[in-house]
Amino acid sequence: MKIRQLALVGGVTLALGSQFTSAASLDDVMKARGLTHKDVLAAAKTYVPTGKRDEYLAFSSGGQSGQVIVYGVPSMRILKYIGVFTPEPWQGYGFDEESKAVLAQGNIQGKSITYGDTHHPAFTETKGEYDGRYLFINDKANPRVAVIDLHDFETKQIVANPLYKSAHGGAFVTENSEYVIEAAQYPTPFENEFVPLEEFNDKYRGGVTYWKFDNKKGRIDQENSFTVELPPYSQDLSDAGKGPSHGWSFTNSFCSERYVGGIERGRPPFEAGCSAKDTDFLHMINWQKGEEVVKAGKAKKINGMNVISMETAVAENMLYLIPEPKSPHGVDVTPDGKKIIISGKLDSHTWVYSFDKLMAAIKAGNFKEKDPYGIPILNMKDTLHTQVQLGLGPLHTQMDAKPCIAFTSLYVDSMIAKWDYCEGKVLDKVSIHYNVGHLVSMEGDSVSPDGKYLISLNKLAIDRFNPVGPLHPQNHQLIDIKGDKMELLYDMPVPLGEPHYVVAIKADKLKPVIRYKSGWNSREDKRSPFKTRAGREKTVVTPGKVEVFGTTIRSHITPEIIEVTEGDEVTIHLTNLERAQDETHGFAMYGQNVNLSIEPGKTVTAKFVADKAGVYPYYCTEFCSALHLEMEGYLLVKPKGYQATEVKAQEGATYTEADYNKQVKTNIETQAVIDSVVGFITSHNYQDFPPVVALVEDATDQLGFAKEAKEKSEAAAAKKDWQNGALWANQWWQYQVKAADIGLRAKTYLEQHDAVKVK
Ligand code: CUK
Ligand code: CUA
Repeated sequence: MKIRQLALVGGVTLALGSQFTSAASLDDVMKARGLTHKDVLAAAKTYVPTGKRDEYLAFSSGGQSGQVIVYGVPSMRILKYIGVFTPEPWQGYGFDEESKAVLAQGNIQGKSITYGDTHHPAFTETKGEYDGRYLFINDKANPRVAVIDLHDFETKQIVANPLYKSAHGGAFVTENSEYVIEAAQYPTPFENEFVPLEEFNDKYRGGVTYWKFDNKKGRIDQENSFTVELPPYSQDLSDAGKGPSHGWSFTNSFCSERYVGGIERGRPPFEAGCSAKDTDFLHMINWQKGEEVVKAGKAKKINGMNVISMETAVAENMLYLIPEPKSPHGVDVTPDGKKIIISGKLDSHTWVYSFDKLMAAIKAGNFKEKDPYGIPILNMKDTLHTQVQLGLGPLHTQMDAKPCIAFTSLYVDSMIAKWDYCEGKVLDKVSIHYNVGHLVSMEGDSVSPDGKYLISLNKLAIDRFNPVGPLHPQNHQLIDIKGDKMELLYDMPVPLGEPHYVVAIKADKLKPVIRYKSGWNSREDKRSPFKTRAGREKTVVTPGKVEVFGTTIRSHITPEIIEVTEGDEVTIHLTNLERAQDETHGFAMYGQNVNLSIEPGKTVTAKFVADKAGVYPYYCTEFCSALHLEMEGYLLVKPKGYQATEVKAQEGATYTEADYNKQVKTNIETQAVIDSVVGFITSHNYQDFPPVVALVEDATDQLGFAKEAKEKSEAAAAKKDWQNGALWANQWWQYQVKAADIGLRAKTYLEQHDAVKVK
């Protein structure tokens, strides 16, 4: 019984298989818990057994948290919060210098902003299909767009819009991720200066920004991005054309009345002045033309951004307005790119425009009139395909896998309508809880939606969950849309901000890495100049500065003692030497706001000024191994001019020759066990299993370290230095235990994955 033996010798604890089997039958459980057959069926449709995975991954806006929430569908299990516009301590985001640099890109006019109001995530697309490479998300309050790399689920870039002071209609991508669309919301002057509201019509402006995405670099290229100047109508949501409408984008608006409010001055409030007219405007922009206009040098630069003026846009025939139902909200292009669906919050209809008709009207020059800024307005009747009465407060629309089938949220009715936008008829409705905003179907924004599930992203939860105080979680409700009738399956509380939109992708399209190449700066995606290899750790002292090049590996941080002088600027670079899956080390230090997450292979940097003399312990924050608590060290900040008096380190225990011999005996026994595990692994086809190959590499490393420690212990013993001999013998054993631990994980993996014997 080799494993038992190892458990005894190595102190490695093994979990015993549970003998427990429940005596209760399904009927008993249903009775005891008061579940109906429908409940049980719903549970069975969402349940993902242990070890199994979800079919889809949903990426949800984290609302005011400025983060992105990742969860599985249909299980609705939360997998990750990705730090985007705000610090996220677990990931060390906003604590290490590398990620601080990303966050600083999002400063607004020099000010650091520590929240976000994230609304719409969007995946990169290739020919209109989600390709699983990158995710974008916008911040409405401080107009910014972030780029998240899906190869490691980290935020790589933030761009701040230099013109807008609020932006809602982003992030939406064009068919091949040529551009990421971001539309302004509340009109403001483009320049960063005071302009009185009295000059609203003349000096305040809206716009749509097309952020150029460099698909090779995986970054937004600000130099080649541009903005189309628009009237001060509050632009709202946007969508990019696809297929026949590729090259165009659509942005709706509200408050085309251009009302400026002033409730405290005795004027009617915004809500009255902004919903007085029966219609607002859908803006239709030919961005492909815009790209040519910029290349031809016809754009002007404002705050470093290429801006196409309204005058130029009209002259170049790239900008049109179409009346749409008052106070509209969602605009969604159908998967075939032929229709544009718009819902007006204050109109019970959802309106379907035909792209062919829009183009025909433009070609025929069928303009009703021009708006006060000279932009041609098309006749609504010439461009409408149909309008359908769906219910009260229609907002957003998602598409099914079946052609012509869509789902639209009814905010006021607290329902979702399933309908046919070709025929213009309602097919089904389901109640949700409560007040749905967006909704998402699987791959619902792509040219080939999968349908299958719909998630209703409800604004209010009211009575759905155990009460947790006046601020309720929001409620994401999972709905089965595979059949003719929609079936509600599951309620998931979302406890982060007001998440507006979610996008969901087939899980097998994502291929995230499990470790970085060694010494990797993950934020810049390149080898860090501070990469440190095992045995090459060093501390460089220059006047006023101490720079540490350190490493982490189970279960120690090198260095373990850092000495600096009061007032020194301290820089600590740490490289995680681990290659094994999930072996992240953390690094937290007392009183310096230092908190790092160092995933396998990563190199990160902490920087601070040690401005007060004292003792500052540091340690690893991830329970990474049996001796995790011993993964510790001290930063000693000495007063200026300090002279040491005690020269020899005080030790709490002394060791004899007998201690040394006892440890060596244990080590020899442990080695026998390791050899048997190694024998098992190498006699199987372990090379066919990449996770095992990684574990074997790691174990080999640990055994290499064990060998070095063994040599040190033997050298000390030869000099009858039993103190160091015994301590190094113990360290030799520590490495053995880690190698054994890794070896056992590899062996278990092989057993569970039916590896075959090759020798
Ligand atoms: S918005 Cu919140 S429900 Cu920002 Cu797309 Cu409509
Ligand atoms: Cu590394 Cu705990």
